[in-house]
Amino acid sequence: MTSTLELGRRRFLRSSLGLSGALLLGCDESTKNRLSAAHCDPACDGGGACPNDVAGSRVGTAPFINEGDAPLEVPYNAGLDGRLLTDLSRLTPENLVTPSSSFYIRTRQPDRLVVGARWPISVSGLVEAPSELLLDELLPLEQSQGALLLECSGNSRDGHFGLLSSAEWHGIPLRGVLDRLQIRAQATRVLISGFDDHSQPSARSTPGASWVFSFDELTSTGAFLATRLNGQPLPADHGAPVRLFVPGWYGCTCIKWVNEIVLVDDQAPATSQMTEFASRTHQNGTPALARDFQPAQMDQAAMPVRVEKWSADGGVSYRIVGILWGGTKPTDRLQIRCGEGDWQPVAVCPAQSSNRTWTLWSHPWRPATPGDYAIVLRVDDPSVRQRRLDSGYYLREVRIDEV
Ligand SMILES: Nc1nc2c(c(=O)[nH]1)N[C@H]1C(S)=C(S)[C@@H](COP(=O)(O)O)O[C@H]1N2
Ligand SMILES: [Mo]
Repeated sequence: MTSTLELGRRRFLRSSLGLSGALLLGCDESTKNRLSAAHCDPACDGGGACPNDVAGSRVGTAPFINEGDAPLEVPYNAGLDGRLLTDLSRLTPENLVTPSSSFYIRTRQPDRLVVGARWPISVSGLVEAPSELLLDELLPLEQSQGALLLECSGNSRDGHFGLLSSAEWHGIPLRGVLDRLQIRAQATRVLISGFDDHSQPSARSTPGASWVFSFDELTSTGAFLATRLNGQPLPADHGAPVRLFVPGWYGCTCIKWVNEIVLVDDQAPATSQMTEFASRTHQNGTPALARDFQPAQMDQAAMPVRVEKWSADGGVSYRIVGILWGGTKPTDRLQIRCGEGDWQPVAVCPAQSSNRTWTLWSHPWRPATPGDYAIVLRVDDPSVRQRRLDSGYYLREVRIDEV
């Protein structure tokens, strides 16, 4: 367990130290003494938009503190308590797709699940006649969905915020699936459920995985039944052979091992999954009816993922690298605050062109004294909803040993 983790770390360290000596100067057109493009971040090519961050050579990483000791990049525990935390510190502009083996896991494949040669999805409720859809018959509708981010609404500092990943998905648009059904006029919503029967009970999670969506929520988000992750058939722990994906919504709505679709109306009660995740998806209390749930959208969010330590003639300096994700409209008005310092603008690079996946930002930093610093971010735009940034949810503390 630890050895794989350490191996991953060592590999990362080696590749990042390979950068040492390469000045990060030169990406800005305005720099007088411009270095060759080879020294630029590939993401800057053509755009010239990446800032002059830090000069010198990379000598290490300042650690985040008070985040527990959960391992990264290895699956642990079973069933509903099974987890894998993605190591976000490895992200670079060239490497923004999480490999499938590093994609976060929240709930491992149920031990009672039997995946046969055929995967039927039962259809009932307000339809002309109950029926079964076979996954095989839906596969011709499969489409590439591009890079999409998934975050667990319970993503937390205790787990280094590692319940967050982004990868390439393929799937069958829900709209196409619904078109095949003879839906009665009274139906207003769709209950989507997945297999969730584990022999080991969980102290912390409620079994049963289903969520109720309005037709509009399913079509406007482009929700799909995911069949592939990074071009390969869905891994067992990610819901094989088929799971729901709702772009822009928290992971708790993205039901794995989907085996049931029920057409319902506005009287449909909230499911146990909706009740369990009501506060984590920022609901107003715990509504009894599904129709009173707000869309479980991820607000605009940002956090640091790595604090690099650099050494140059002038001494030691730091470069904070982070991610920007969530929200519904791209922004470039990110600001950072380190400790008691002032809010400062942050360069987002590559620029955020879509809210479907994450992008990176970086910020040069010279702390005045050694010590522990809290790093927080905000978007300087009152029209951008950012409840988790407002509440300090993604605050991370870093320990600086030398300045
Ligand atoms: N059947 C089932 N689906 C589920 C869950 C579950 O426990 N059982 N967990 C949900 C939660 S809380 C999250 S965050 C995502 C995680 O998907 P992943 O493990 O593929 O990253 O799956 C969702 N789908
Ligand atoms: Mo989750």
